[in-house]
Amino acid sequence: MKIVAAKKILKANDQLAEENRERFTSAGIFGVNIVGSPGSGKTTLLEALFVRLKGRAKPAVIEGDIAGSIDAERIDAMGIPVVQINTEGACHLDANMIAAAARDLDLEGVDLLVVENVGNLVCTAGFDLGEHLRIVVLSVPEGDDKLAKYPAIFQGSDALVITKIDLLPYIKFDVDRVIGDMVRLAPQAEIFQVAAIKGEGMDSLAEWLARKCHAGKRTADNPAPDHS
Ligand SMILES: Nc1nc2c(ncn2[C@@H]2O[C@H](COP(=O)(O)OP(=O)(O)OP(=O)(O)O)[C@@H](O)[C@H]2O)c(=O)[nH]1
Ligand SMILES: [Mg+2]
Repeated sequence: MKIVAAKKILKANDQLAEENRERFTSAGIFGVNIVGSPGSGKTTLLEALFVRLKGRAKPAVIEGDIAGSIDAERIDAMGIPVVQINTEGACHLDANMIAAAARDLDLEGVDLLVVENVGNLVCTAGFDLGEHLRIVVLSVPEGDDKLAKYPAIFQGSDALVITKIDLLPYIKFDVDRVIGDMVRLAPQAEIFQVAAIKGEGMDSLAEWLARKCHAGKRTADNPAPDHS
């Protein structure tokens, strides 16, 4: 019987992720990995972002789900190139899947490649995909204790987007607690508060992402994010 240590798998993933990042960087593509719980509002956030990024960035999307193509159909309906990965049970995407999916995408003219990871706050934390930026989404109904309970995913992220703030009047959720926890876990991270459907906070998030994307394109040697 052969036993493969998890450490070895992660090392191989890191190597592939680095290759992805180099490929994207040299093609002038800025890679973003969106992580968060199932139903936190990741796809809705992307839909709201793409409307606002029209004319400022040309996006393509890789959707990660255990089964089905519901999210890819939503992105396709916006006329944005998209590939759906079905992990068939795996709780996260890895760099190998991204390399394969990117080959299936028409990336001509694309300068922003957004990956919507499988909804999960645990497994996704350990796998660098080769992105330049990782955004973690936390929705108000999930509760304000998630950073304390699942620190790794927040620690390794470059931005926290608190979504569904339109529900704050109805749900016990201490925004200050979440901000305080994020500042402790990832002092350099940006923090946004949005209601993706109603649009509150979306313009400043889109503005920030457009700036990051253009700065990333200018810098041929983006440093790898620290996801340790
Ligand atoms: N009230 C409110 N509901 C929202 C908001 N954003 C998303 N939703 C709702 O939350 C539910 C889940 O949204 P999705 O965008 O599909 O969530 P997701 O994170 O992509 O889900 P998975 O891909 O399955 O992990 C849907 O019913 C959305 O309409 C928001 O800002 N406010
Ligand atoms: Mg989704």
